[in-house]
Amino acid sequence: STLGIAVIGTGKMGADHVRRIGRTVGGARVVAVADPDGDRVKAVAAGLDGASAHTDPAEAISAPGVQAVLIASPGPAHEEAILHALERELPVLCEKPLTPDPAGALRVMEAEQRLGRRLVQVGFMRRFDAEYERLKELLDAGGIGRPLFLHCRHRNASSPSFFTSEMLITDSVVHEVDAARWLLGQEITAVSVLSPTPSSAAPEGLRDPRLVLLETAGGAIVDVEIFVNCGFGYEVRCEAVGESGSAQIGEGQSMVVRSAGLSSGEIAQDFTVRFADAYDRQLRRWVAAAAQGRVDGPDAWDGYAAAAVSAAGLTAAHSGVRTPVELVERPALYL
Ligand code: ISE
Repeated sequence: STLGIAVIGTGKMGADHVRRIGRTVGGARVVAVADPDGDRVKAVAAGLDGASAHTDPAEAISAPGVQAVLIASPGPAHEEAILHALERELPVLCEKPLTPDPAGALRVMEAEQRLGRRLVQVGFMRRFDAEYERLKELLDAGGIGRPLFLHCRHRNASSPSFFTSEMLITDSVVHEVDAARWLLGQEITAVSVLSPTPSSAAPEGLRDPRLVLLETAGGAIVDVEIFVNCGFGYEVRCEAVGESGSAQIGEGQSMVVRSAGLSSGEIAQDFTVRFADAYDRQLRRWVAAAAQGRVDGPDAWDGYAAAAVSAAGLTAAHSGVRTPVELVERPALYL
C-alpha cells in the first residue's frame, strides 16, 4: 500500500519534494497540496493524479487519504500546520527551522508529550548526506581524538528576495547548529556573531556575510562563515580538528579539468543539487517509518535546541555580545 501524503507549501522546497515523492521515493504518493497562492497550488495538483488543491493547510491535512504530512511552508507557518497534523496523530516531516523561535518549538513538544509519542521529524537533511555520515562515524570512533574545532563554511550563490539578515542565522546557520550538535553529541551553550561590512553584492540592508561562533558543552568551538550572496555557487564545507588529527568534507568530488594552463572543477549552484541524495535518503527513511506510524530522524527536541541557539544568535547579532543559550530540561520523551 502507498502512504498518502499532504504537502503543505509548494514553493521551491515543496515543489522539489512533490517531484521527489513521484520519482525517487517509492511507497508514497501526494494526495493533497496546500499553498496560499491558489494558482500555484492548482498548477502543482494538476500535475498529480487525483491530488486535491487547498489554500488552507488544515483542509489539506484533513483531506481524504492523508496519512502523513510534509511541511515546506515558510518557518513562521510551521507551528500551526504541525499542531493540525498532531491533532490527527499523523507523522510529520517539517522543513527547518521547526519554528523560528523556541516558544513555538516548546508548544510542539508539549503537543507530542500530550500524545505520548514522537511524530515530528525536522528536515535537517545533512544528517543523511554520505560525507556527513562518514565524518560522524569517524568522530564517534575517536578517529581524530577529542574534537576541538569545527571550521564551517556555508555559502549560497545568491539569496531569495524574501531573505532577511535574521534568516542568515535562523534559516541558514541553523543547519550548522544541528550538524554540530549531531556530530559532536553536545549541546551548544553560547553564541557570538561578528558582521563585517556587508558585501556590495548583497541586497541593500542585508547583513551578509556573517561569522557565527558556537561554544559547546564539551568545550569545543564551532566557527561558521555564512555568506548567502557569494556569487560563485553553493558550498558547504566542514573541517573537524581533533587532538590527534583533522577531517574535511564538502571539498567537491566532481571532475577536475586541466586545460590551457588552468585547472578547474564544477561548483554546484544550489542546495537541491549539492544535497539531492541527502534529500532523497531523508524522505525514503521518513516514508518507511511513517508507514508504521512513527518517525526516527531528528526530532522536535533537535528543532527546539536549534531554535534556542538561533534566538541566542539573534540577540548576539543585535547586541554584539556573546550570548548564552537557554534550554529547558530535556523531557523524557526525547531522551
Ligand atoms: C535554505 O533554506 C537552506 O536550507 C539551504 O540549505 C541553505 O544553504 C540556505 O542558506 C537556506 O536559505
